[in-house]
Amino acid sequence: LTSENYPSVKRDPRYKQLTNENIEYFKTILEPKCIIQDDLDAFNEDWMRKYKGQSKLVLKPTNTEQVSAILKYCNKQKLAVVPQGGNTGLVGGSVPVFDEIILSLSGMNKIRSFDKVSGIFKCDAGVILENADNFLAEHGYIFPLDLGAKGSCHVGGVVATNAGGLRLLRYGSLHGSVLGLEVVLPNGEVLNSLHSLRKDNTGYDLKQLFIGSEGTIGIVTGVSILCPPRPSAFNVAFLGVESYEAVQRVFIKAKKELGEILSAFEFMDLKSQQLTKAHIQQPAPLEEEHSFYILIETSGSSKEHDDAKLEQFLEKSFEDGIISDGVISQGETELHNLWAWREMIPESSQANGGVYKYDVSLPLKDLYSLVEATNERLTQAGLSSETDKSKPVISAVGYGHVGDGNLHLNVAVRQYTKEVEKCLEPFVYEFVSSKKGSISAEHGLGFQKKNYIGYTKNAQEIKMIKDLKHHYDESLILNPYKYI
Ligand code: FAD
Ligand code: 2HG
Ligand code: ZN
Repeated sequence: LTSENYPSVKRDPRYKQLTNENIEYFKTILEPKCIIQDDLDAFNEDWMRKYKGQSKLVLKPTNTEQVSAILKYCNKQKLAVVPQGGNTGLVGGSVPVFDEIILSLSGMNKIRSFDKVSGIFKCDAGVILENADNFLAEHGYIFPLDLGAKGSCHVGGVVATNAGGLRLLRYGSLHGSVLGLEVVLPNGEVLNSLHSLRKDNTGYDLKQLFIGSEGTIGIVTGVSILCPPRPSAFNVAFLGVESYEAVQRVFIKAKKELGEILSAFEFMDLKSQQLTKAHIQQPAPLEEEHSFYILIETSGSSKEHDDAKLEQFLEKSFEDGIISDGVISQGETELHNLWAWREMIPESSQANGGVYKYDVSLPLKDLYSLVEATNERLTQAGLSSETDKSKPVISAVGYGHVGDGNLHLNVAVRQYTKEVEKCLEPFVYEFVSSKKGSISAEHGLGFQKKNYIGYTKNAQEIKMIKDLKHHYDESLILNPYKYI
């Protein structure tokens, strides 16, 4: 089997091809409706429509025992498997490359328990993030992670990618809030580590190995996570500033003056907002255009207190001349509308044909220079024009979780071409490495960055990752052709 999508990647002959006998075996484990062999496009193709595999089979187990039985069998039979959550990942990690079996967690969607005193929530891996958060809201709690894909991505999927999202600034990384995991190892063994302890210093913290492992070393089937109380008061301020320098000054000021109520600090450049405006066709929050925009969210337990603090902060920032313009949400609808100007950028940046995405960590002072350098390079190569439709690239735009030092560089294109890809890679990775940044802040490596891990991890670190993979997945059946 060859793949016209990836001519340079060859199917590994050590993996067996699916037979009718295999299907018959799966019928002894799963109900017929959980074995899908037709209309697999939505499972084979990723959210960006950039990566496409050729799987002939999707299995949808409904409990951990079934996942275990499937992996045990696949391990023996040398059948490769790709775990799939909500399929919203952005690095091609959740779809097969060739004919790997897709193991979808979407049938495992039960909430297992919730402790109203401690805030500890346990659920199946396939619970959709928004459903988990809605459940928690009824009890006065909040899921400590929020992101634009919440309506589709799974709790297990965000754990497997160690997603960061919009409120990492407030709630920290999943490495801190996940308390325990239930994981099926590649040989079918179930690792029951679904603990409920905040503090546990008895040897290695095993769950950490799976958080951010991108389905390469085990399938997460259950998650135990500590959830904080849901703030009762939320505010959003949407600001216009004239330089990246000003973005940084507002950030310093916001941390100092908004203190404990600051829950998100996002930035967007003008081009990202122009693309969003063209896509959603709504009037922009601020009448005039600005070089950069900032979205600040505050959340706390007293609306009066938070309003006063935010207003004072904005007044002073205007007086100091750091902010040119701004608007504060009046009510919940407006709050969501303002967030949309940030959350809709990923969709808007690919609406004209496609997008090359780079999700990087950089020292704050260098964060935006990557966008400038990329635009310069694309223009010099004669590949980019906002108006000339014969050029493949429209523009490189920058936005992201500036509070976490995380830039999203999106290169909006009219079509995917090898020429553009060659112009961008390894250029972007070299740039990031030269600033001692990370080539993946939160989306992972997946298939897209499989050859580039060395730009962030050293040879010794890569060897240790490979050793762990080989130890737990001797037959290498789990999510092959990806970053390991
Ligand atoms: P999938 O896409 O299905 O899978 C992702 C990876 O995890 C794959 O390698 C897959 O094999 C593996 N996997 C999935 N489930 C399991 C499991 N149960 N056990 C083992 N492995 C598994 N990411 C951020 O970090 N921050 C953001 O702000 C953010 N915003 C986004 C906004 C949009 C509109 C979109 C489309 C994506 C965004 N993402 C963001 C990307 C992010 O990686 C995913 O949304 C999410 O983490 C993936 O969850 P999923 O359930 O869709 O997993
Ligand atoms: C976000 O922060 C996501 O909106 C997606 O991480 C970023 O699409 C992207 O590049
Ligand atoms: Zn992000």
